[in-house]
Amino acid sequence: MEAADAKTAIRDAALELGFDAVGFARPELADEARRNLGEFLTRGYHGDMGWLATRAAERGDPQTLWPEVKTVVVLGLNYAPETDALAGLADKSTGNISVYARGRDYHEVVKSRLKALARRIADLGHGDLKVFVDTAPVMEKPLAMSAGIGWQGKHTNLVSRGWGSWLFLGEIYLSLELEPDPPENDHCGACRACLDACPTQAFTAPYRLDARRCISYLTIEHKGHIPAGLRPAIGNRIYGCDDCLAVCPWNKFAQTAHETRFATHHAAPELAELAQLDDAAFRARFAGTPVKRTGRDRFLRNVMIAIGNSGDKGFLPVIEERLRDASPLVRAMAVWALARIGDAASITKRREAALADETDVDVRSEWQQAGPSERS
Ligand code: B12
Ligand code: SF4
Ligand code: SF4
Repeated sequence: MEAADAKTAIRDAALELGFDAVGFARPELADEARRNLGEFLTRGYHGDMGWLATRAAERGDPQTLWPEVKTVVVLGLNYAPETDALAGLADKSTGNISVYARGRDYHEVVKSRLKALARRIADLGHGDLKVFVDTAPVMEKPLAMSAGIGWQGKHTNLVSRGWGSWLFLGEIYLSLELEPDPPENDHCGACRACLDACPTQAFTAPYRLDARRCISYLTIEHKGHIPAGLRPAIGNRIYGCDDCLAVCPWNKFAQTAHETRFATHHAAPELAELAQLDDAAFRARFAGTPVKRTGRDRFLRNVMIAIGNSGDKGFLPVIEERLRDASPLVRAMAVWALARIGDAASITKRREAALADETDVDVRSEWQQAGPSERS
């Protein structure tokens, strides 16, 4: 089969398997992307995502990851929500889970499709290949831009003219050389809607993100205590954040995802109910979804922050229970929540008792910070 025919066959197979976007790129990144990655890491913008730094050389160069690669096939899968992605932010009695995590884990869905496509390509007899999604050391967005699927918007994610900001990405590296597609141009123009929408001002400039301020990082990747100054802006976002994606004007071209496994199952769970989850109940409830990634303690840390941001005294009994939680992450955020919504007299009493107890370091430190100033 000629290379041009192979390209058509791969594209057709990808679309047939349900991918929404397909593009072909050379296995190289622009020097600028590599330099940017270096500067992002040097500035420490990756926070405690040490894995971004440890395999930076492979991330910055597909041929370092796999020397035989001659072509990168980039695939996009639409996950646009049926309704307003930000509607759940208004109801403070519930937690808002970001769109990508409301249904089946996309890693599984994209990977199983990539594997099916890989089998079809292997049947065409075109040499070796490797399949990657998300967790591999691959800079997926710059490669997707080179492959013509979209451009990296000012919010740093890939925006497509056909699907807006709602595309998952995955790649197949081929040892076969195929003609690359023309790269896509930047169509952000003078727009800055995403930059202005960010609740925590995580963009230090257009196209530049300090992940340490991003709610997605704080609620999913970050393992420790979330800095006190950022907690109020988190609102009821208990897993990820969609604000910068959702305001992108290019979304008007997106159609609701046809992949039913992304349909919403966990969009607006009651905070009071989530705060009661023990480890087994958490795992049972979120099995097969991306939410399971944080584990129960980090998730409940987020839930307690959302409760603290609710301003609703009806949560006081729930907070009371979590003050005795086995996890110091959860206990400390229960203290924070109590300091935000409890009444002054009981807070002062508890604070004094907690400060006298030197055994619970996390709780003590939280009470130290949550002094009277916290309530002013
Ligand atoms: C690490 C990571 C995160 C981190 C950091 C995000 C980031 N923008 O880097 C955190 C946890 C914050 C995150 C959040 C989210 N993520 Co994420 N994430 C990744 C991951 C694993 C690596 C991205 C990476 O290489 N970052 C390093 C930076 C340097 O590279 P970059 O983002 O391409 O940025 C370029 C420029 O914008 C510029 N730049 C950006 N920041 C800075 C800073 C400085 C100082 C400089 C000089 C330059 C610069 O340089 C880069 C190269 O040119 C990718 C999967 C993958 N393997 O690629 C998924 C991925 C990017 N995530 C994805 C998603 C869906 C999300 C969320 C929407 C999830 C959510 N709803 O909560 C949010 C969106 C937040 C946002 N505005 O980016 C999708 C995006 C799909 C798309 N259409 O683009 C990906 C591709 C996963 C996938 N396979 O589908 N993510
Ligand atoms: S995901 Fe949310 S917190 Fe992160 S950059 Fe976008 S708007 Fe800001
Ligand atoms: S919201 Fe505007 S600036 Fe941001 S990615 Fe979309 S078009 Fe670009």
